[in-house]
Amino acid sequence: MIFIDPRYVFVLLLVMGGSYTLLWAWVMRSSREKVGYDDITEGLELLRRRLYSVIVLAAVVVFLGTQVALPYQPVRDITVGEPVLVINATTSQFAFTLSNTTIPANVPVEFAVTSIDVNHGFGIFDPDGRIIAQTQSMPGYTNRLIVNFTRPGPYRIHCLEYCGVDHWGMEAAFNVE
Ligand SMILES: [Cu+2]
Repeated sequence: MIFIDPRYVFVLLLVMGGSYTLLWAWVMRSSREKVGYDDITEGLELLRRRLYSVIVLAAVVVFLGTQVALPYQPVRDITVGEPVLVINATTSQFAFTLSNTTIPANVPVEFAVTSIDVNHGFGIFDPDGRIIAQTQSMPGYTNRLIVNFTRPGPYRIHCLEYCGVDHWGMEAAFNVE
């Protein structure tokens, strides 16, 4: 599992915000003199059309390139491994019902997640309170979430989709041993 330290995200956003501010400062400075519209658009028009082609091409390549990964579940089966244990997880307003609350470490396990009423979120949080996996819990459909817990300890599940007045308190716990 890869975690990105929130501090790096903060620095990244700061750099992006700073660059954007500098860009606008430059635009404001360079727009003091009045320039004819045609003088600006002449060269830019060609650049614009070329950039557009590059973006369209990139979008097509990304689209086609990611098609091989669909549907995503078999990809998870391959990368995480065939699950050795299936845990039935049923959600309802405002609780999670798990068939197992003790889960073995270092083997792929599958959460078969479904709902008996409305849509809920199913987010798994590690002993440090960081989210490590999540899926949607939907009525009439079972989502398969395969996870390999490499770290023993107490884990928590929180609902991640507003589902009613007691959504805030909708949680459950299990142990990885
Ligand atoms: Cu909820």
